[in-house]
Amino acid sequence: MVASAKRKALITGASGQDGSYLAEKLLSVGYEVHCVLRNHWFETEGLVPPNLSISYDHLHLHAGSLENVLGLSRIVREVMPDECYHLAGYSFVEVPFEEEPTVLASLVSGTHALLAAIREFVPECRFFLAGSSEMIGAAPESPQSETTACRPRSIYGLSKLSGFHIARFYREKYGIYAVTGILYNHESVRRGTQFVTRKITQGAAAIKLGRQKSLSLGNIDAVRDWGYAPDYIDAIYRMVQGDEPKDFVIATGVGRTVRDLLEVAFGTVGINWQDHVVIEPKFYREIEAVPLIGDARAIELELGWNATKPFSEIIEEMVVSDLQLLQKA
Ligand code: F7E
Repeated sequence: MVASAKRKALITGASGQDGSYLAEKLLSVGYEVHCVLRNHWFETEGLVPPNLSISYDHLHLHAGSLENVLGLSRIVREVMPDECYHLAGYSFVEVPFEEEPTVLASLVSGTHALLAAIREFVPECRFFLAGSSEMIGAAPESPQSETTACRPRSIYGLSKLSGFHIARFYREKYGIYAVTGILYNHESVRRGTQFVTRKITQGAAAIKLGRQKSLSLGNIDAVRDWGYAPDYIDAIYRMVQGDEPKDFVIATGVGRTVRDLLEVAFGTVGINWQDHVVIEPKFYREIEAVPLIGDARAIELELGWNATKPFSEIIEEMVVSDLQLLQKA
């Protein structure tokens, strides 16, 4: 009997929260996993992206960036992947004015470069783009679904929406299996500390350990639909294995405020958050008239996906992990 060749996956943004969980998932189901990492990870001998510490020795690494479109194309031609997961890119919603051209150009041309290379060298490759609820932006309704009109309110959202249309165009014009996941906020112990969940879980842990006295935040009445990153990786994987290419909203359908988040995080360490939180205007953002909450019934129905981890457990897990990390530091 001839052993069947391993399926090959190419991941951009592999050192991030989502990319690292995806790499582990694909390795666990027998893929040959290729990752595009920025040049600086190759400049120091032995430097390993912290999120990839578990999977690093099993990965095939390629130096590249969204700005280097010829390099991306070369990587696709070399790897000839069966599946390509495009997760790389700027991930902060607030883009400084001076950085708008870079953010816009890298998200749009990176997506185009990958799809153009797939069309040219490996047209049967399945392509996934990490989209965002920020594509929808000023929503006319809540919750939002795949059919909700998009009115992005940031250059970040606008760039993701452009990527979404490039993927749709390649699907419709060239028959490429290209899909976009409209991802709502998703969190884990690997979340960057600039995002509000991790800022709060790390802050609660530091205050508990006496390393910090207060935590400065912006609008604590802001509402978000927070899910669990590994659950969203499961959704992404299902979208790529589907019978037909379709875009889906990936969300929990439940909106919560930053206050709810504070209650759970500080509750985990037995501290009253009101004694430590300071509101600072510099962290303030506009409140959406209609909050960004996703309706994921389509992916639940068509691909059998479900969010598994409740909000309180996600936040508790993050606080416990931050306590351990700070105790080790
Ligand atoms: O803000 C409020 C802030 O920065 C969440 C990215 O993955 O999800 C993420 O973007 C909420 C906002 O995430 C602070 O006003 C209050 O309403 O954690 P965040 P985000 O901007 O929603 C979307 C779906 C993406 O696609 C993005 O890539 O929390 N908030 N006080 C604060 N936020 C931060 N960061 N810091 C504060 O002090």
